[in-house]
Parts: sequence; C-alpha cells; structure tokens
Amino acid sequence: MQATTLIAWPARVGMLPAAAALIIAAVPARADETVGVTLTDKGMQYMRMDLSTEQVKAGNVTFNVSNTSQTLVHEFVVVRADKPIEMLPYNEHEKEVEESALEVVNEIEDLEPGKSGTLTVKLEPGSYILLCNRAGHFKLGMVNHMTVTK
Ligand SMILES: [Cu+2]
Repeated sequence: MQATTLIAWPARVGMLPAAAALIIAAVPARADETVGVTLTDKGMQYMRMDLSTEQVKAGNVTFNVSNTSQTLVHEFVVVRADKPIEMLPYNEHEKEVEESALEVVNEIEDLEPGKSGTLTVKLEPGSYILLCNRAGHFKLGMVNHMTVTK
C-alpha cells in the first residue's frame, strides 16, 4: 500500500499543471444559466409565478416559461428593479404595472394557454422582478423576484 503511494505520487504531481491548463481552456468564463418559470392560475381568482431558482449568475440567462392555464393568455416580463415588488409604479385604471417607468429588459408576449416559450437575456448583477402584466394579473400575484450575482 505504501509502496504504491510512493510510486504514484510523483507521476500525478507531474501531470497536474498540464491537466489544470486543459480544464481552464475548456471551461467558458461563465456558464449559461437556465430558469424554469411556471405560470399558474384559477381563472381571475388566483395566480402565481413559480421559479426553479431565484438566484443565478450574471451572463446569459434562459427562461423556459410554461403557461399552465386552461383558459388565460399570460406574458412574461423581465424588469430590472432594486425596489420591492409592492413599490413598482402601478396604474390602477389599466390594472397594469407602468412598464414605461421601468427598466424592462425583455419579454415574452401573449403566451397562449398550455403553451411554453423561451427567452434568453444577458443579465448584469442586480435585482430583477419577473411579472405578467396582463390586466390584473400582477395584483393577483403573477410576479416574483430574482437576484443576479457576479
Ligand atoms: Cu398573466
């Protein structure tokens, strides 16, 4: 047991720098991140947005968005915002968040019932709010937040 260790040790040390260089070359600076998004409702009674993770690393982030609704069209909007969800500017008349007053990164519009959509965006570190901005849906709870780290 001891003899084996003594023979193997120098050989492994000799290989280390080459192996390490290979690994550094093969791994990209940032791995892309994927977030699963599930949009759920019981008509206009109850809504929610669930995320597979609420924290990702900066870089390319792909959202795989599923609209599980039987009847309603939803959308998926990515907003960069440091403020809490309750503090987003809201238009009571339109029953919508004021997107024009926000830093909207990108969105998937008109996701039909039972359909899925994909959105890839490049995200800087910071706080983000993800929401559906169809009339009334935000206030019914189709919203969530996500943190992007360095
Ligand atoms: Cu919606």
